[in-house]
Parts: sequence; C-alpha cells; structure tokens
Amino acid sequence: MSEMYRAEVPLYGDLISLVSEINQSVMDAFPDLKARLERSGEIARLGVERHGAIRVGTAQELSNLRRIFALMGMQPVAYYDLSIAGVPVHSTAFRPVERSDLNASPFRIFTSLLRLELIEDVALRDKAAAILAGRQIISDRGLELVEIAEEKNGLPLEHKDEFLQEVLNVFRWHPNAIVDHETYRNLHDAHRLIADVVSFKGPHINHLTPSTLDIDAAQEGMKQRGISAKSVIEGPPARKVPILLRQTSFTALEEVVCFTDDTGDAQGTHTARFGEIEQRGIALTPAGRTLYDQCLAEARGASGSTSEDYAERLQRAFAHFPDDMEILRKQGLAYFRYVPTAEGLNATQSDHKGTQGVDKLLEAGLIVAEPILYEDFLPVSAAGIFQSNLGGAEQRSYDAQASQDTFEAALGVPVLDPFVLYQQLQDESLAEVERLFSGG
Ligand code: OOG
Ligand code: NI
Repeated sequence: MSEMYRAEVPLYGDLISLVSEINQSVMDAFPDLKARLERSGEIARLGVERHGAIRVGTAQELSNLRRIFALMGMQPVAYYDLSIAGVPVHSTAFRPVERSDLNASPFRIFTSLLRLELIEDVALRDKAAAILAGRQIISDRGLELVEIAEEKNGLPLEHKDEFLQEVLNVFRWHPNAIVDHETYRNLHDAHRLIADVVSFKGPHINHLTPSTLDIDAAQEGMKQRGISAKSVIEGPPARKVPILLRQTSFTALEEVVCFTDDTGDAQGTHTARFGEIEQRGIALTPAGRTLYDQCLAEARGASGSTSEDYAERLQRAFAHFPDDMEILRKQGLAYFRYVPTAEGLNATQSDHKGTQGVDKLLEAGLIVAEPILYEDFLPVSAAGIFQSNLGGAEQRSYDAQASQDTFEAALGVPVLDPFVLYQQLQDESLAEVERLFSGG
C-alpha cells in the first residue's frame, strides 16, 4: 500500500525520505535512545511504521473491512466521536494488539463511518444512501476469499497474493466519480467529507503517516522543502519525555476528477488526500489521560488552537504534567514494561533470587522500566487533522451524541478498550518479573 500511495501521491515519498533522515540523525545524536529502541525491539518497526485512514459510508462496508483486517491480525481498538468537532463521522482504528505483532508491523488504519443521519436535507440524505447502497467496495472475488479464509481459520497460502491484490484495490484512488457534477456539489455543500465518502467507487486511502523521532525537526523540514505544513502540531507540546501522540500534516492536494456527466475536458477537482507525520510517546493510564485532557483544555480555552500564542499556552498548561519518566511511573500516570537487565538475569540464576518488590529490583538494577508506546489516536488531534485537510475554513457543529452502540452494531463487534490492552502489557511483564525473581 505504501508503494501504491507513493505512486499516487509523490509528496508522500518526500515525507518518507525526510523522516528517515531525521530518525537517523536522532539515533546518531542520542545513543541511549537508540539502545532503548534496540532493547525493546521497536527499532525494527521504525522504518516501516505507518498509519493510514479511510472513510466508509455504510455499516456493511465497515463490517466487511473489519473481517478483512481481522484476517490480517488487526482488531478495532477504541471509539472516537468526531461529531463534537463538526465532522459527521465516528471512528475506530484497526491495529495489532500483541507486542510481538506490534513490533513486527505496527500498521494502524483509522477508519471512519459516515453518519448520514447528520445530513439535514432529507432528499439529499436519501440520495446519498441510495448511491452508497448501489456501490460495492470489495469485489466478489475479494469477498469469496474472505469467506474461504474465515472457514479455514486463516488464508490458505496459495491465495495470498490474490487476496492482497483484492485488498489493495479497495484502497486505490479512483479519479472517475460515480456521481454527476451537481450531485457532487450538493453533497459537498452539505459537508466536504460527505462528498468524499459518497462520490467515489471506494474508500481511497487518504493519507499514510510515517513516524518520526523528532516531529519539531520534521515540521521545520517540511517548511524548508516548501511543503505547506499545518500551522500547529496537534497534541502535547515538545517535552523531554514524549507522551501519547504529536501530529502534523500538509494540506490536501487538489486532484482532477471526472464526474459521470463530464465530457471531454470538463473536469472537476476534489481535495481529499494529504500527508501527515507523527511522533509517538508513552501510553498514559486513565489518570494520566485525565490530566492530559485537562492540560489540553486549558491551553485551548475558547479559541481552540487558533490563537497566535497557542504554542506558549500549550507549554504553560503542560507545566502541570510531570516531565520525568520516574515521576510518571511513581505517580501511575503512564504504562511501563518491566524487563530484567543482564545483571538481573544472572541474579535469577544465583542465590540472589528473592529480592522483592518492583522498586527494590529497579534500585538494584536488576530490572528496568521501559515506556509502553501509545498505539492509538486522540480525538481532538484527529479533529484538527480532519479540519486542516478539509480546508480549515469549514466550521460546523452537530448536536449529535457519541453513539458507540450504533457504531459497534455497524461494525459487528465491540471495539477493544485501549486502556485494558496497555494494562495487560504492563501486567504480563510484572508477572514475568515475579516469576523470575520470587522464591529463592
Ligand atoms: C482521519 C483523520 C484522523 C489522525 O491521524 O488523527 C487521523 C481522516 O481524515 O480520515 O488520521
Ligand atoms: Ni492520521
């Protein structure tokens, strides 16, 4: 998919080379960080790490994609309500959940379902529903392969290439719209996002995001290369200990499309696809997340991220958020994996076994606490990304309520709770430490 997108959106290739240059120089400058990435296995994922995003129109499209992602080892994690930010969708992210899978391929796909009920104009809503009901985003053969794989509890190897091709086709860009120009305009007037979801053959991947170790350098680098970067980086400010997720993007490209009533060179344009870069930090516990939400709300105040002094406001608000790994750990604000050191492993083979308690083991240098990386998304940041690639000017509000039940009914399964997953990773590591060091 990365290759396909690079061919479709050449600027994406520029982002990839920018990010890999930055990652290399950060690792050269901070050997400790490099060593930590090597220890945790995260170094392997650095160059291949991506997230992408798609938007679908119907419950059936969503549940079929869920089946495809399940075959690839990706589960729906978390529910995000974007309607509060004036975007008529709700979303989840499909991703691997086991540590070994995350290190092998941490690819996540942010998947949004259009909330047609938020279109006020009933006639337009019905028309949009009819158009969506008439399209098929996955080919018959693709669906057949899904069924075979589900029956056999895994995709038979002989179908692997064909399956990948079918899946890739789902996310391909189609310059030929399935609506006429006027319908497109009406959908667009209701909301640009509605036009994006309804007017095309399928849910084109709208961005693919590489991961950087220094997003401030990436933001600077984009500007230097003349790429029109978003004015603010979403998420927390720059810190010594990165938390959660920071994101920046370049604005959507204007692309030529052909509507069903276009003849010859009467061609329209559509803006949907953009570029994004992210930097991930440590996952926060519910207590840490509450503190994060408070700090962010304080920084944004009434003006959101639009005020001129936003960067300073953000720094000031986050002064309340401890910026020290050990304090984050002691205060239970973030998740950690506890791993024996080489010395610790030696000790478990000798009579030193029996040192009790995590703090004592840490002090004795027998184990270390490694930060668990945040694998998910942030609704306020996602809304900012949506907004900036919708042209920024689009400000709407919906009285809609979050509707996780409706979303899960469409999806066909409940979404997983990310806090539970991080807690499990931490608990598994503690159980292993307990096993190694208890007794004597
Ligand atoms: C998804 C926007 C959200 C992120 O990184 O928060 C997102 C979209 O525009 O479809 O990708
Ligand atoms: Ni994104």
